[in-house]
Amino acid sequence: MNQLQQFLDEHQKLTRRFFVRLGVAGAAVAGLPLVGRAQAPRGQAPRPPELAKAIEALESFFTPPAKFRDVSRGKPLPHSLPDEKKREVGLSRETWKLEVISDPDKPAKLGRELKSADGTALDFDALLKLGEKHAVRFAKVMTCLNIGCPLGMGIWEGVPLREVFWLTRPREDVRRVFYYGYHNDDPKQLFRSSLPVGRVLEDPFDLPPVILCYKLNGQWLDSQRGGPVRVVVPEAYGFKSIKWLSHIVLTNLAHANDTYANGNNDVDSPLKSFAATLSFPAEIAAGQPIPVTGYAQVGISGLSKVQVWIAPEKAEWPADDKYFATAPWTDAEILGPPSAWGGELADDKIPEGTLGFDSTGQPQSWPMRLGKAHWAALLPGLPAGDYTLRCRTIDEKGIAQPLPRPFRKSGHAAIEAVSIKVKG
Ligand SMILES: Nc1nc2c(c(=O)[nH]1)N[C@H]1C(S)=C(S)[C@@H](COP(=O)(O)O)O[C@H]1N2
Ligand SMILES: [Mo]
Repeated sequence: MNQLQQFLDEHQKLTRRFFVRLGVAGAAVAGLPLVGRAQAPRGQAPRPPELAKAIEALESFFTPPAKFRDVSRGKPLPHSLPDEKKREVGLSRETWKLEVISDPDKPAKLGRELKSADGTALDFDALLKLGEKHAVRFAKVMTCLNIGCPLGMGIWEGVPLREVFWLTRPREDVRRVFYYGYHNDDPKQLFRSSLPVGRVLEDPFDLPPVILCYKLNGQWLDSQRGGPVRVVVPEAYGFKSIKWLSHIVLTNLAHANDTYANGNNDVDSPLKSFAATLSFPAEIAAGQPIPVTGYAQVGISGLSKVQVWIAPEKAEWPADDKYFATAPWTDAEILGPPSAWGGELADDKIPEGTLGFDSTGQPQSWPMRLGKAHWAALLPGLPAGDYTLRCRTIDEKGIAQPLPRPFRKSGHAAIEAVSIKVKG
């Protein structure tokens, strides 16, 4: 047995024993009453203080609207325009107008169009009126396909796009819906996305509907997040969720015409599951247990486990195992629902009727698909040296990251590796 293999075997045994002692091996914490995340779930040994401290310091589950990362395009950025200008161009709730029209190039046959010119465009009051009957809310992480790390986690509220679609009394030749927002009236700044008409009309499996969103975490959607109204596509990466929405076009075009198709992006790729660290000691003394925390994005394939693995930095790895499938990974603990949700929710309560939560505001399943979950692990101490810590998700089908969809331009799923120096 070579030296590396010996190290790995020993460390794995040690890690197993360690986890068993902590009573956290593979703990999936479903349906538990809300407790502080730093406390161990009921019936399990209390968490060691260094791990409890790291968990206590974790980001809130939901992101305050103003703390979302912003990747808006536009010169000037539409949300930076003075209020006067915003009112003028329809970027205020009082002046917002939505046109819903047939594509002049590939016309869909509609009974009517909603147009500003003849005073039939939809305004904000009319949207809220539809909301009285049809509004939905759901939790979703907003992630840029290209950046990889989530921009924020929110409860998005709005009217299903199909309610507005049906106002045009479509007859035939509708195969796709594309849509765009305010772009400084400059064609070069147009940012467009599109969906098959079927996705607008029906929600596959248990997905929430595609919505015209006007609230985030119970507050009016602010200008920076794309207010007054943006599209939100539950299962998609950020580029499908067009901000400052102004136009919906019904078309007989048979294929995607998203702006994001430029730049080599896979525009039909739903959210992937992946794990990343949030805290770990960059340097630690030999023999000291190593507390690690992180998050997992829960894509359409779900999340059954988060796993971690630490190995000497110089360790060589067989070239035919580029996803480290044969490494001695150990299970981290997926943390249960938090005792406080954060995100500036009023009274820290999940808004009533939010999909995926029961009438008392408890999640109906955990971890929640299309959301984020936090995880933690305490690794046993190591001898002095330079190490690489990796983490990965295992989805509900048992498939380990970055599979089943490893390609970068379909969204980030590469296995994260960070360095930890253990000092003698
Ligand atoms: N109108 C418009 N909508 C847009 C974009 C844009 O540039 N213009 N960027 C998209 C992309 S690529 C992403 S990742 C998300 C980011 O949403 P956020 O800025 O609210 O975090 O918005 C999407 N919607
Ligand atoms: Mo993006």
